[in-house]
Amino acid sequence: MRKQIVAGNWKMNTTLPEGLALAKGIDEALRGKTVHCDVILGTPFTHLASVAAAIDTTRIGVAAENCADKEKGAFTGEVSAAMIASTGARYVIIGHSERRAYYHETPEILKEKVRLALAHGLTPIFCVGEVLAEREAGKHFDVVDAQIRESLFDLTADDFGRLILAYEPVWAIGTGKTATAAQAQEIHAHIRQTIAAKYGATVADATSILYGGSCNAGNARELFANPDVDGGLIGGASLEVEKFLPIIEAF
Ligand code: 3PY
Repeated sequence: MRKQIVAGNWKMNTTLPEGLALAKGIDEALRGKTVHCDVILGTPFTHLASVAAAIDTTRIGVAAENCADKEKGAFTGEVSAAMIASTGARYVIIGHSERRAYYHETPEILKEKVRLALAHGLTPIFCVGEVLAEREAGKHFDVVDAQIRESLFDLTADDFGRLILAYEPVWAIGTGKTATAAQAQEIHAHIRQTIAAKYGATVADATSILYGGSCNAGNARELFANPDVDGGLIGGASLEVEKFLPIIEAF
């Protein structure tokens, strides 16, 4: 069976002491509890090593929110996949809509980031999703298909099998709007079919597809109850222990 996953995406929030307190709070709250999903904390680069050292990483994974599209060298300010892996982080979020929109990350750049992340043993959490105008024009299926095809379909089946996907409708990010459970199920099932058509049903059935975009304690249970929604990539609600825990417990 594929993994069920709840992953936080802290974005550019928390100072190091605040982030450490949050990570330790989640770690303590989960200690001794039976948890029915994998838990991942996506933190700013500056926090990765300290968070990984402060929590039990056999129970909680740590993710970076981005990585460079270059192996190493004269790229001032960039952080490579190898550097991320050396902190103890095991995951990296790639292709979040904020990176695509604000930092002009193209499908080619994202493809290279995925390649480098895999080469350094990291699990990419690859994000796809349409903007409101695309959904209103009925183009959402084509948009996510193109995002997957252009950045991921050069991978071997083995490498594709190492990915986590996240569907995040851009119109639901930071807006308080959420896709309905039915809308999420419909497009997750479509994404799984797209994967199956390329890599076969075994790979598609084993791929975890998370829902992201204003997922919170109030809607997580209904979203996660869908057969093709394998968990969530959580923005704002991952920044407080009391808001994040009920999402983990929604499984
Ligand atoms: C959100 O929930 O707003 C996100 O962008 C999660 O990645």
